[in-house]
Amino acid sequence: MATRFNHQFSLSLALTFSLFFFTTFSFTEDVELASLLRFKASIDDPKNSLSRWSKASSLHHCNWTGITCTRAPSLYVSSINLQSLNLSGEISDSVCNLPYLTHLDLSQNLFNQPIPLHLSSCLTLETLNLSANLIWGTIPDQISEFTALRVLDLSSNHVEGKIPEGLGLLSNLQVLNLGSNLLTGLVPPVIGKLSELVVLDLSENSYLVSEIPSSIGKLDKLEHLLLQRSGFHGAVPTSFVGLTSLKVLDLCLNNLTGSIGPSSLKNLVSLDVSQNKITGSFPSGVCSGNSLVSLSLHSNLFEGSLPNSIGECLTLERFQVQENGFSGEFPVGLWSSPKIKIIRAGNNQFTGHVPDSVSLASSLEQVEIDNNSFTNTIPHGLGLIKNLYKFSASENGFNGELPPNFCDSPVLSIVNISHNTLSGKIPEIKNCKKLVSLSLAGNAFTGEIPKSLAELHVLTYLDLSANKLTGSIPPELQSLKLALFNVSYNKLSGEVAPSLVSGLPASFLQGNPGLCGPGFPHPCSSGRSSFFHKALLLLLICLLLALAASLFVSYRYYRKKAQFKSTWRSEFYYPLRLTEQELMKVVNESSPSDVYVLSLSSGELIAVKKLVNSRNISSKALKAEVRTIAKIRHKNVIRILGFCFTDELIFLIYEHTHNGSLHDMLLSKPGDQLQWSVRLKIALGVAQALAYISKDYVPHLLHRNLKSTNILLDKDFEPKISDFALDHIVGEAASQSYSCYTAPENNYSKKATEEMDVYSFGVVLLELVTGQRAEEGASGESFDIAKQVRRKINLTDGAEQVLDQKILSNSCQSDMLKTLDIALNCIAVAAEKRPSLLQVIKALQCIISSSVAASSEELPVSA
Ligand SMILES: *[C@@H]1O[C@H](CO)[C@@H](O)[C@H](O)[C@H]1NC(C)=O
Ligand SMILES: *[C@@H]1O[C@H](CO)[C@@H](O)[C@H](O)[C@H]1NC(C)=O
Ligand SMILES: *[C@@H]1O[C@H](CO)[C@@H](O)[C@H](O)[C@H]1NC(C)=O
Ligand SMILES: *[C@@H]1O[C@H](CO)[C@@H](O)[C@H](O)[C@H]1NC(C)=O
Ligand SMILES: *[C@@H]1O[C@H](CO)[C@@H](O)[C@H](O)[C@H]1NC(C)=O
Ligand SMILES: *[C@@H]1O[C@H](CO)[C@@H](O)[C@H](O)[C@H]1NC(C)=O
Ligand SMILES: *[C@@H]1O[C@H](CO)[C@@H](O)[C@H](O)[C@H]1NC(C)=O
Ligand SMILES: *[C@@H]1O[C@H](CO)[C@@H](O)[C@H](O)[C@H]1NC(C)=O
Ligand SMILES: *[C@@H]1O[C@H](CO)[C@@H](O)[C@H](O)[C@H]1NC(C)=O
Ligand SMILES: *[C@@H]1O[C@H](CO)[C@@H](O)[C@H](O)[C@H]1NC(C)=O
Ligand SMILES: CC(=O)N[C@H]1CO[C@H](CO)[C@@H](O)[C@@H]1O
Repeated sequence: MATRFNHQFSLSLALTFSLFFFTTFSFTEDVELASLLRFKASIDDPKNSLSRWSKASSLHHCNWTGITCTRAPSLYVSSINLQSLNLSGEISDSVCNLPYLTHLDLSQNLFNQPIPLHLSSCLTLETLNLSANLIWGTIPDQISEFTALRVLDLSSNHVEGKIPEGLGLLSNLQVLNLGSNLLTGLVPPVIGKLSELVVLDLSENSYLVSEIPSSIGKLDKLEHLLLQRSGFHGAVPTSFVGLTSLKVLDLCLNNLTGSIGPSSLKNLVSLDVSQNKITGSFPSGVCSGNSLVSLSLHSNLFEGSLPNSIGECLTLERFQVQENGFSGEFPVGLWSSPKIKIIRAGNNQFTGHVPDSVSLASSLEQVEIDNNSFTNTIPHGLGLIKNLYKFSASENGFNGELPPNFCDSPVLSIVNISHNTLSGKIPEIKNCKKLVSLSLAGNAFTGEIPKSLAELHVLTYLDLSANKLTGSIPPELQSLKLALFNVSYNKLSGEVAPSLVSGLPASFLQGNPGLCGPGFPHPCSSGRSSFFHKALLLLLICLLLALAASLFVSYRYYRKKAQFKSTWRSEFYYPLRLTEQELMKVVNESSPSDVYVLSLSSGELIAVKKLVNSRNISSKALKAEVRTIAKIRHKNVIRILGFCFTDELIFLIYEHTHNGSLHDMLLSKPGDQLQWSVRLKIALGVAQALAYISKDYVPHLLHRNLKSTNILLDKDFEPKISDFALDHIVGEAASQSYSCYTAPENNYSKKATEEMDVYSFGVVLLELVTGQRAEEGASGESFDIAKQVRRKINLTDGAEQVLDQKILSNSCQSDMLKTLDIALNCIAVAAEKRPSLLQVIKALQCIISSSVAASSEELPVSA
């Protein structure tokens, strides 16, 4: 365009001028282009996201990926925004040659380096966002050289060390986010000099063990103060009064004491100080600006009564004050607050009642007011709330009859009004088709158990115990899949349907002298029906015998056995008898991450692992996959005894081992600690098992989820690995889980490799050497053993520091150090630097044989 411009004018002055314009323009343009290309050259870009960044590209560089230009004074790069592109490599300061660059966002990438201090030569840079990378090292005092910065976001990295005084010199800073890092030490008072600060986030720095400096009260522009989940202790400073602009205050999960002063927090939108040790009275004035949406004071030591004014806070959605020492009348206005969704006030000493006007709280979803002194009746208005999902008000003084509509909310799932003084009949319950749990225990209900309960198809927990119910147990209830059915201590009578009795602990029915039939002290009154029942029973016994016989006959590997009449299907490779009730117990009590130990009625113990059947494959294919891993026979691999499954769940049944998991043993009492020789044996056994499944066994399998909870110990402390190769059963996606056992490359490499198992094994070795659990520090806080050990060794220059002092002795120290060395090799960040499993086995065998040799040499000498 400039060239065309040249031809149109012949006046030399104009020519000279336009030439001058042309050259300066293209000069800066060239500089910008070259700077960007140099910036790119130092970056690893695995997805080729910066393919447009090229000289050959027909695009102007302002149109390159992530670049924004300003139009004043002419076209210049003002912003580079390259978030979430999986970039790594070096962040080069060549961008500082871009004269108008104000904004650099490289968040959510994989940059693995110290804080790029050289960017302080970018004199115009106002925003630097390096959040969610792998930035490590300390924040140097020279951070003060970033004089123009307004926004500094280093959150979710591995930044460690102290917060430097130099930070106080960044007087233009409006946003400072250092959350989710590994900062330590005290927060320096200079933080109070950042007078422009609007957002301050030091949350989730569990090693930041500090008081909140009182200078923070000078930050009168501060709107967001986020200090949750760190190590703050001491009193909440009274200077908080100065935080007049504060909208969001989060101090939860620290160790703070003192009280929250009144009036200072009048414009708050969200206040969370839960799980501290804060005392004093309710922070009055907290909604005086009528802006409060969420209030959480739970699990503190608050006392006194709530001001009635909180009931007039029209913006409030979440109100959580449970587990404190509050008393007095609960503000009645809260119950009809127009936007309220959650009211949690359990475990206090509130009095008061739930008014009928609760029907006006049309957004109300959850009410938990257990263990207080509420009285009066359960109001009719409650049943009119369309969104109510949980109503839990046990252990109060509610009385009178239940309103007939009390279960009319269509999404109601959990009702617990046990241990009150309610009376009258239990109304017919039909409309709450989502009801899962109903507890009416410990009241004075009379009349019969309503048959309509049988129409609530998802009801699994029904506790009607300790009332004055009469009549018989409706046989219709057999159609429910009840996991808990407690009708003990009523005045029930008559015959109990067999399927309701079988498998249920007798204690669920006890205290009803009138109940009769098989399993009860009294037979039911004789007559033709009794003959009929006997015949039926005989038939049933025959059927059972036939079933048992067929079970016995089919005890052979890979024989299919459909044992349950419902949707449960199963296949056993070992003679097992498992009732549906036993399975329901597992359904309801086990968690997906743990192996659940189940005691069978035969007295046998088995271990059950619950998996979600998320992969849509036929049962034939599923059986083939489970067989693949069940066929493995190795002394260090757990045996799979069979499995049961529905369309939703899979239960893998493992043999039970006697001494729990390695994870459990790591926390044994000092006297019961596993000695070093035992630990070495465990390490070797695990390595051999891993090598067996991945090298010798066909098909080759990778473990993919090795951790100390999955290493089970038998009575001789022989290790047995479990939970392996689950990707074969639940599919790739569902088997993925991330923990500090997971190799770093797992984040970006799709293909599972032996190196990843070696990494996990290295973490287990660290646990054995240090006696520490991998993800849980000595006092239960979360923890990353690999990081901690590397850091400790780096800092102290002494590997001895990390060895388990509980078992350390002169004789085993050198072996422990050698093993530590193997562990550190196994957890090398670069996968190709890790040893193979066979190398690991050789190295461990070498340590074991040399220590055996050493001890046998010592003996004759001392003799
Ligand atoms: C960027 O591309 C748009 C259309 O794709 C075009 O209109 C614009 O002129 C280009 N910008 C520059 C500086 O080349
Ligand atoms: C930094 O980037 C992250 C992720 O891209 C974003 O969530 C965050 O809001 C940014 N920080 C600031 C202060 O804008
Ligand atoms: C709180 O302080 C107690 C000792 O007073 C300590 O045991 C605990 O670990 C601290 N908790 C946190 C989250 O810092
Ligand atoms: C009920 O609340 C009191 C304090 O008000 C507490 O001491 C008690 O442990 C609570 N009971 C239960 C079962 O949580
Ligand atoms: C109902 O409340 C009682 C008493 O607080 C408690 O013991 C019981 O576990 C609760 N039931 C359910 C299903 O939550
Ligand atoms: C059944 O109810 C009775 C009486 O309330 C109680 O003692 C017993 O513990 C309950 N059983 C279970 C398993 O909840
Ligand atoms: C019991 O298990 C069933 C699954 O069949 C589940 O829907 C229900 O929520 C469980 N009940 C309790 C009280 O955990
Ligand atoms: C599961 O697979 C069957 C065929 O194999 C298909 O008809 C069905 O839609 C699939 N269901 C889901 C939820 O993917
Ligand atoms: C980055 O890598 C991860 C892991 O390989 C992948 O899941 C993600 O999609 C990648 N992100 C982008 C933007 O390509
Ligand atoms: C320990 O020091 C080495 C080199 O001295 C370094 O590469 C490594 O990142 C450091 N590790 C930690 C956790 O600080
Ligand atoms: C420490 C520990 O739990 N040891 C047990 C291992 O298992 C055997 C056999 O069950 C027990 O006798 C030990 O007490």
